[in-house]
Amino acid sequence: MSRVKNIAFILLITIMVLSACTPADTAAPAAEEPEAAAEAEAEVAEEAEEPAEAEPTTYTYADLVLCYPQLGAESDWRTANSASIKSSADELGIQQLIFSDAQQKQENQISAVRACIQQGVSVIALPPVVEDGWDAVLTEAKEAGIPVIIVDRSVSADASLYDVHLGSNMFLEGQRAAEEMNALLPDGGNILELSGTVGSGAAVGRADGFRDSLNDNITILDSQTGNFTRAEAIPVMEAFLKKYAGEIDGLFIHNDDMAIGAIEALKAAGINPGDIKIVSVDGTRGGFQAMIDGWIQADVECNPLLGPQVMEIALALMNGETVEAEILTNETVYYPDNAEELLPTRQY
Ligand code: GZL
Repeated sequence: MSRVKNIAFILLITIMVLSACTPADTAAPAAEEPEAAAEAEAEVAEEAEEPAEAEPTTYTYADLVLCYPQLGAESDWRTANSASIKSSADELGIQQLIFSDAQQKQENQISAVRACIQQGVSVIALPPVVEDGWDAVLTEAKEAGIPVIIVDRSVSADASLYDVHLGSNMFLEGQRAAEEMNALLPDGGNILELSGTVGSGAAVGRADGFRDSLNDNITILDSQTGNFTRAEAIPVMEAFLKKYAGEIDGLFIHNDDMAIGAIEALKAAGINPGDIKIVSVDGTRGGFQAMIDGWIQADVECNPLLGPQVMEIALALMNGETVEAEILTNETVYYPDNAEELLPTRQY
């Protein structure tokens, strides 16, 4: 029996020794494994929590690179509009204003917009010379992720191709002009129209609104474009005077610059202030002076001082804020009776 006991004892000792010497790679690591895993997880979690390079949460004017492909320099209104954009950019300290003059040519505006898209500007604020022909370049801007503000005149492109339209209600301006003409010619009469740039939202809207509200006893004998410029209005008025001599009771002129040109032709033809009733649009200093001198009987306001609003809307779009799709400027009508008093206060 003692031999058997000896063998059992040796076997027991052997088992005990073997289990106590189990290699580290099973027990110890098993015991350490939860800790190591926890550490590894902690490291991974830590990495995951570290934010990527943080995007600025809110842009400021110092981040704004604004593209303003101005349509031209055809009128005092346009000069004032450009000055308002430049002074606002300067006063607010935007990072960069990319300003260009398209000399009233749409192809130049489109090229300027494309250059801005290439540059990767923050926002494009486009004052379109005409209504049509913008779909392709607006689509390019949209695909480039650059917000677009249509400024002043409108475009016929689908509203999904731009973010905001900020400008005047040109149709309402035309209606207001008609109401003034109705009051000036209560017994009716014959009038002529000097219209703005062909195909421009301003000329189209004013003409349509004017015709919508003009009394039936007033006849529009003819309409010709003076392209919103003083120089181009002179020959148009000279031709009107030849063709309609003695028949003209009134003139509807789409802006003060053309009205001043037409007045030069009227003076040269020996016509006196007030002989022909004139309703104009814009409300520039030149228009106010023509009212003081008795040539213009009513001047429908069209406000060019859009710079502050353009910058405010551009920054809001940069920050992904919701902005009203259509923002129309509040406007009025000016008259000769207080033109002298108001002239010193006019900003354009
Ligand atoms: C109207 C603007 C027009 C002005 C003109 O908002 O586009 O263009 O009435 C200007 O004086 O040339």
